[in-house]
Amino acid sequence: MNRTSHVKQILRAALAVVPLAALPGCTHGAGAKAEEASTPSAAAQPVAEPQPTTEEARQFAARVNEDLKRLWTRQATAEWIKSTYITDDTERNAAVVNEEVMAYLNQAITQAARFKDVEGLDADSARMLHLLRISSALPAPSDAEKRAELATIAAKLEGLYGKGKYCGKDGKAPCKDLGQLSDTIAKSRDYDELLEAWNGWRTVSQPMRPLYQRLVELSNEGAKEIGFSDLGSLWRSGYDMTPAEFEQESQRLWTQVKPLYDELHCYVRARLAKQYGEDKVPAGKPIPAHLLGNMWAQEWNNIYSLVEPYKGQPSLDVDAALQRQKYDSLRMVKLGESFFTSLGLKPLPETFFERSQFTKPRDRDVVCHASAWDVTYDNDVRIKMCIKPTEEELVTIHHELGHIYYYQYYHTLPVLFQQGAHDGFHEAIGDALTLSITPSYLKQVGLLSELPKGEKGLINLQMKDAMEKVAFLPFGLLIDQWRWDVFSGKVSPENYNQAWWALREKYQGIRPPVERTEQDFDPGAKYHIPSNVPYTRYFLARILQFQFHKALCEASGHQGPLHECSIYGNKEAGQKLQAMLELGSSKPWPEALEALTGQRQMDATPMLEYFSPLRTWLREQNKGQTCGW
Ligand code: X8Z
Ligand code: ZN
Repeated sequence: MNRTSHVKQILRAALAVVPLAALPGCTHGAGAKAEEASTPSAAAQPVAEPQPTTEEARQFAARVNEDLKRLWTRQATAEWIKSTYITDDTERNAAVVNEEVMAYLNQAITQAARFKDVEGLDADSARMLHLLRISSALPAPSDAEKRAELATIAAKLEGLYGKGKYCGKDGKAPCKDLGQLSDTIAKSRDYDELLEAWNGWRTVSQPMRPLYQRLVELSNEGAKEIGFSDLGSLWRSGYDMTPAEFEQESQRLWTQVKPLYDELHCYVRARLAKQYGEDKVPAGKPIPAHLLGNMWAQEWNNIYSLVEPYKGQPSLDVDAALQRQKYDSLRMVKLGESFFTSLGLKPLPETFFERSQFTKPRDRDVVCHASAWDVTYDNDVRIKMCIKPTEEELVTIHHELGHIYYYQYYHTLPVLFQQGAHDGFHEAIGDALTLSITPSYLKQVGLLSELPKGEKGLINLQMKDAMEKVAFLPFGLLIDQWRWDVFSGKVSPENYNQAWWALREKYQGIRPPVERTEQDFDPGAKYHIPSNVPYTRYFLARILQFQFHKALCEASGHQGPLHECSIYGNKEAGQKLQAMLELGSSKPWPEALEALTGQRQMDATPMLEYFSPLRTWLREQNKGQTCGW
C-alpha cells in the first residue's frame, strides 16, 4: 500500500471508530472546553465546501495542538486543585473547565472529519487527527445541558471516592478512610476484623450507583456522536488495531499467563486454608476476597508472610528497614529519582519537589490514589501521593516516576503526541525499573541486611514478586471486561454487581465474603471506576514491563537468567529507554516496541521466563491438590 492510501486508511479508520485516548499517567483527559473563541477557525467554514488541501489539514492539526495545550493546561490545573483539596467549590470549578474541554473536542472532532479524504497528508498530521478522535476517555454529548450534567457527575464520583470514610456499623465509631481500612486489610489476620474493613469500604460506593449509571448513558451518547458503537469500543481503539482485534489480543496475552496464575492461586489457597481453616477457605472453591492483604485482592504481597516458602531464610522485609531508618516521603522519592539518574537520565526539576503532594494533608480531603502530572504540558511535573514508609509505596513511587520521566522526555512534542506509545507503555516504565530493585541493590542502599541464599532464597524472593505481579494479572484484565460489557449494554444496571462478581470469580477465582445484592455497587469501591480511568493498560503493563526489562538487560550486556539482572547504573540501558520515551505517541506502538525490544508484538514469554524457577517449584507443591475453582 502506498503512503497516501495508507494515511487515508488511518484517517478513515479513525473517523469510523473515533477512538479515545485519555491523558497520560493517572490524570484523565475529560476534555477541555471549547468556547467559540477557541474553536479552530476551520470550524467556521460552510459545510458544502471544496475538498480541503493537505496544507489546510496540516494547519488544522497544528491549531488543535495549540488549542488543546491551552485547554488541557486549564483542565489539569483545575483537576490538580480539586484532587488536592476536595470541596464543593473545587468540584464545581473542575466540572466547568471539563465541560469546556468536552465542548471543544466535540467541535474539533466534527471538523476533523472534513480531512478524512485528503490525499497525501503527512503521516504526523494524519496521526494527530487520529489521536484527536481518541483523546478523551469521557466524550460528552453535544447537547450543552447533558454535557454539563456529565461533567458534574464525573467530578462528584471522584469526590465521593476521595472523601470516602467508614464510621463503624452504627456510624458512631471513629471514622476510617481508605488508607486506614487498607492498613487493616494488609496487616490483620483476624477473619472478622478483615471482614468489617472490607465491608466498611464498600459502603462508600453504594451511593455512586445512580451517578455511574447516568455517566454510562451520557458518555455512551457522546461516543456514538463521534462514530463509536459505545464507549468501550472507543476505549479499545487506542491500540493501532481495531477494537475487535484488541479484544482478541488481550485474551491471547491472558491465555499465555493464566497457567502460571492458576498454579499460584492453588498454592496460596492451600496456605490460607491452613491459616483460617478449611471451612472458611475450602479446596476447589474461590478464595474469600478479604483474605488476600489488599482491599481489592488485586495484589497479594501483603500476605507474603503467610505463604513464605522457606522459613529461616534471610528476611526480605524492607518495610521494617524503612521504618527503622525513619525514611520520610522525600527521602523515598529521592531514592526513586536516584534509580533513574543512575541510568544517565536527567534529575527531576526543582519545581517537582516544590509542587508535588507527597503526604496526606492533615486538614482536608484529598484524592490519595497516586498519580503523576505535567500540569502545563511543558515539564511542570508533579506527583500526588499519600506516602507511607512501606516497600509497597516505594514501588508506587517508582511507578509514578516512570510517568514523570515519560513527561520529561516528550514535553517538547505537540500535545497530541504527549502520550505513551499506548497507555500500557506509560504504566510499564517505572514498573520495568522496579524489576531491577534486586536484593543486592537493596543491600547497597541499606534496606536489606542479608542477601537471600541459594535455591531456597531464590524461591522466597520469586514468591514475593509473584504475589505482587502474577496475582495482579486477572484483576488487571477483568475491570474493563466489566466496563466493556456495561458500555455495550450486555450488562444492564440491574445486574451491575452480579456481573462484577461473576468476572471476579471467573478470572481471579475469588468470591465475596458476604452476600452481595444490587443495593451494593462494588465496582465503585475501586478508584478507576468512579474516576473513569481505563484499566486494561495495567494488565498490558504487567506483561510489557518484563519485555522492557529483558530488552534493557540485553542492552546492558547482562548474561545469565533474567531474574538475576539489574540495570541499575547502566547508561546504555538508560539511552535505549530514553529513545523510546522521546517518541511519545508519535509513532504506532509496534514501532516503539521494536525500537526497544526488536519485537512488534506484546508477549508474555519474558514474564514466564522470569518466573520459571517459581513455576517449577509451584507445580511440585501443588501435586495432589485440588486446584481450580
Ligand atoms: O493506579 C495505579 C497507579 C497510578 S497510574 C498508582 N495503579 C493501578 C492500581 O493502583 O490499581 C498501579 C498498579 C495498578
Ligand atoms: Zn500509573
